[in-house]
Amino acid sequence: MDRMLGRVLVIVPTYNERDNLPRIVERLRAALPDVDLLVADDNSPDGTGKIADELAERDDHVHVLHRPGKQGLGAAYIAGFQWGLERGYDVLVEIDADGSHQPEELHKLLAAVEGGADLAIGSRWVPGGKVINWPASREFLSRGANTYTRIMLGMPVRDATAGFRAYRATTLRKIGIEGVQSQGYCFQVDLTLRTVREGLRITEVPITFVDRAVGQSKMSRDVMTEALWRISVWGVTGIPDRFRRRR
Ligand SMILES: Nc1nc2c(ncn2[C@@H]2O[C@H](COP(=O)(O)OP(=O)(O)OP(=O)(O)O)[C@@H](O)[C@H]2O)c(=O)[nH]1
Ligand SMILES: [Mg+2]
Repeated sequence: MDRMLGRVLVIVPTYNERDNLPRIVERLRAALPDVDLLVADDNSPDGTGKIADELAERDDHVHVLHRPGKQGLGAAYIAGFQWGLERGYDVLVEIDADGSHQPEELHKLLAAVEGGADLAIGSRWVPGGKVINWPASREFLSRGANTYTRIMLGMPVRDATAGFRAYRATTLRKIGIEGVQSQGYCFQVDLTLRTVREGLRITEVPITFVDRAVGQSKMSRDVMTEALWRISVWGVTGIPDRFRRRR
């Protein structure tokens, strides 16, 4: 990898992604041959973990973190980040396994980090960002969630729920990931807010988001309720902090 960027670890969380995992790994390896991958699998009933092991056996750049059971996306990422920080990676990337985030666009996020971003977000809702194959209801939900988040938290970020990201290791160390309890989308908002509150630099890079074609969504009413609840609490409890920042 680039000398300026250091070592990059791409974390791929999986829960029942047996049909998607080999393809995403292949695309990542082809797009960026020097980076390492860590599959963080929550003991998927469909055998995704075993497929990950087979991929790791064939390729030194692929690693697997087996977790005992489904504990949510947030917990899987925290464990993956800790794995990477312990091993001295300089940049830690988040990407979905289902093909929604295109490995061929990852270089743009890495370029933003190289250009000085402490966190680069692959954004659907900045000029140039696109969403392919989403029903209108899903777009409405995502846009609505982001508008609500921006108003409640006062963050200058258009796509705070986005899950295609590159963090500098220094950012993750500073924001204190051990204390994070958010599970679903709200995990992404939580880390964004922590990054903003530390005064670190966030760059949004336009990406084309492609809706999942294969496998089952983990989006649920619980995920939405958690996000609405936590974001509202952060919004209200964070008002004194926002006031301080403005002055
Ligand atoms: N390890 C782990 N991975 C998870 C968990 N929940 C979701 N994931 C993974 O996180 C990524 C995003 O989840 P998705 O189901 O695609 O969520 P989504 O993009 O909101 O839903 P779709 O629009 O249907 O794709 C995928 O790679 C999932 O396999 C979990 O509890 N544990
Ligand atoms: Mg998805």
